[in-house]
Amino acid sequence: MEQISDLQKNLLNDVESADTLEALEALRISVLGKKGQITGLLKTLGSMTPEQRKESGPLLNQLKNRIIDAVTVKKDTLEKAGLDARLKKERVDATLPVRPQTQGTIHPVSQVMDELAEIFADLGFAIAEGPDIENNFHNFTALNIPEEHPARQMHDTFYLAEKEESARKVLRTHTSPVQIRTMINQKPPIRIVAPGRTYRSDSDATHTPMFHQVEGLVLDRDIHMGHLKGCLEAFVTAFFEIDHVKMRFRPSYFPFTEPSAELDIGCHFDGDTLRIGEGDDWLEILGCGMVHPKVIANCGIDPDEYQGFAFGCGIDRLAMLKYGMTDLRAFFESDLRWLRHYGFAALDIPTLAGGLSR
Ligand code: 2U9
Repeated sequence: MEQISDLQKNLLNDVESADTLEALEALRISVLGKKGQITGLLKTLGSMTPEQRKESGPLLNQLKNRIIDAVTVKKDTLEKAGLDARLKKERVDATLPVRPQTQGTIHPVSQVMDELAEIFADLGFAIAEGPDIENNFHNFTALNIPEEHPARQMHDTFYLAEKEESARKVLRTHTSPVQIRTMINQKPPIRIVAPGRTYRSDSDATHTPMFHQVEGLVLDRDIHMGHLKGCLEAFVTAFFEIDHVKMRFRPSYFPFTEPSAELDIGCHFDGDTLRIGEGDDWLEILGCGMVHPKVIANCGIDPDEYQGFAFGCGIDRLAMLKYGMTDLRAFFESDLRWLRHYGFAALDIPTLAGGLSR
């Protein structure tokens, strides 16, 4: 009786002194395991007399249960202490500012391409695309550009090396070949815009070997200059986000349109800021005209039945006018400072690059 009480006191002290889960587990095994101290005492019951067993049995079982309870409580305490220590050590300070994430930006050319696509889609135009590498027929001949025309010269056009002179390919100098391909493959009415990369052998502050153009084409019955003017007025006011715009057609010449014109819009300088839409100055925005009958015929369409208008403008130039860049070459230098300054936030909206499928 005395011994068991002393043993219980000592074991309870040992449990209390265990300061890790591992030490407590080792103690538990040494006391309650197969070869444990209490397990050994319980085994002696078998060799006792009935009277001895009657007295010792309950005492030993009470001792075992007391120690099991003490170990359970101590284990919970140690586990809680361990968790508290981890929570304290691994605490996340949610009030800390987030780590700066390097965010990309939408390039101004992509931004303007998307703006143009949306404006012309609202006007009922489809977006047409075509190859950057073209042949002479689609890039020149079908557009009524004669063999000896300077545009065909090497100093203006990038030619790809080919064995056969006649099979030589070019990097398209405009997106007009896309309209040609559409006129060959689709019966009128046609209403398309063709945005895309174009290439010319040129380089200065306002010309780069690769630049971006958008051209538009409407082909239907009874199309006239009034339709062209109305379409361009809707485009210019939407693109420059102005309610009305002062416009004029200035006579010009292109082999693929007759009559041909340059479109000028009114503008004025407010200090260093260019104000577009009103003013005594004029700003050339694009070239346009009625599609030349020969071009219509070259695509297998009867020019007496169908007429059309077309226009073309530089997307990079539109971006410079609208968003204030001064050097076209900077568009293509991938200078992060420039891209971050002039770039646009990527929004979760349909884009040309994303295939417009949302
Ligand atoms: C077809 C018939 C006619 C497209 C046109 C222009 C006038 C024009 C330039 C403006 C600045 C190209 O980016 S730029 O260098 N373009 O001035 N483009 S009419 O006329 C077409 C196109 C396709 C079948």
